Amino acid sequence: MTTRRHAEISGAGFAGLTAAAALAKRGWSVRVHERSSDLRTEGAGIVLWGNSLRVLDRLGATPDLESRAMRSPAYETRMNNVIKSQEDMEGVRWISVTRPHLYRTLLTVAREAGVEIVAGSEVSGATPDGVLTLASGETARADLIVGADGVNSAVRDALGIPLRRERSRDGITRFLVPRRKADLQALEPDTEWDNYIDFWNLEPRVLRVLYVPCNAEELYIALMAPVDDSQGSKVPIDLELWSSNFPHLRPVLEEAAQLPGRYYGYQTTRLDHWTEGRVALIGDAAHAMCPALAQGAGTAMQNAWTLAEAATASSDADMAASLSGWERRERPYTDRAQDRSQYYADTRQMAEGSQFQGDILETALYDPTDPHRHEVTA
Ligand code: FAD
Ligand code: 3HM
Repeated sequence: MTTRRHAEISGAGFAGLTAAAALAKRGWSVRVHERSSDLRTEGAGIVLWGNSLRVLDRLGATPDLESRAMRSPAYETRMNNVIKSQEDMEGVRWISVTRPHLYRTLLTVAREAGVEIVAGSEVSGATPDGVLTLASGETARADLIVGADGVNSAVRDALGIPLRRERSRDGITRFLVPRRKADLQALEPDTEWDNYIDFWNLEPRVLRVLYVPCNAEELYIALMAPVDDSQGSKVPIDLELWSSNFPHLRPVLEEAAQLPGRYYGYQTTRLDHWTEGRVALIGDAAHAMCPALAQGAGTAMQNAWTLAEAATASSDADMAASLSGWERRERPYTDRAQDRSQYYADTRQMAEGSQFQGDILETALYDPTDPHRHEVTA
């Protein structure tokens, strides 16, 4: 008789829910612990590329997701409101979507696959031999433990995995606001207000507004300012500062000014290793990155999927070796995405426009569901 293998997961964010659904669909029994008492996501909007969309395809989530998402006609970059580039992203799959919608979609897929999700359940640590400990003192044994508990991961810290944390000089405040398309059109009739538009101002002051339509009604708007600019990083936002620098965006800035918001300083964390025994770390617990390439959640989902594949293919006795083999094969892709995102955050080079070419697209084009992806072609 075969018994189902069991996984315990810390954290019901995008990484934890994707891993849970992927494992359950491969026959595992799965329990996810979420520290918060309610199951919902922080933040506003998100951009997803082919790498994560392929995972979502395989989970059966894309029809629901894409029913309320958007693929903008172009990725436009402006400097002081002058267009630098309009990239049509031909051959590249990408969408923008609100975080609540992505979250609901993943929650549905995980629950339909039979995953048990326990809200208000805080994890305090795990051991390499497969014991998860809750803050309540309860313990649970598992064949696989997944630490998907974010940038301040308790699972990672309990294992004592060495970590390097680098903070960048910029940061951002994110909002979900009504599109107000007619009002924007009245101010600038020639603008394609369905485009994703990256509005940069470097002189006389570094301020940037990311304008990301997510569907017909909702706009993700993100306001970037240096960490040491107390006025630019203030929440609620300083409406006069932002609308005097971006007068053509006043209607949506007025919406943002009514919301509380949280300024988030960019950071990158790099771990000595992602796995220890039966424990694997994924998502921000393993590799928080700057958002320039919009790949933090994308790489989290890609690694969640490939982890489920590797753990399922492994025999019980080989689990530790299989997990370190998984890290060896998959991690270089994420390391490069982190390096590139940090480079863009440090140099602000995205302001030059026409950036989505060549190597920069590696992560977006990676297919974690392709069984031949690591084969060397002559
Ligand atoms: P989290 O979302 O942090 O989830 C961790 C979960 O674990 C949380 O629910 C938390 O409550 C829970 N938890 C924590 N500790 C415990 C514990 N001890 N016990 C139990 N539960 C616990 N990525 C993209 O792909 N595209 C984008 O466009 C994009 N834009 C971004 C813009 C900004 C400004 C930022 C800051 C990030 C952006 N990202 C983007 C990155 C993305 O948001 C993150 O990489 C992603 O959300 C990480 O998911 P996660 O599940 O690993 O972690
Ligand atoms: C989608 C997206 N892209 C870039 C950034 C950034 O550089 O801060 C944030 C985003 O949400």
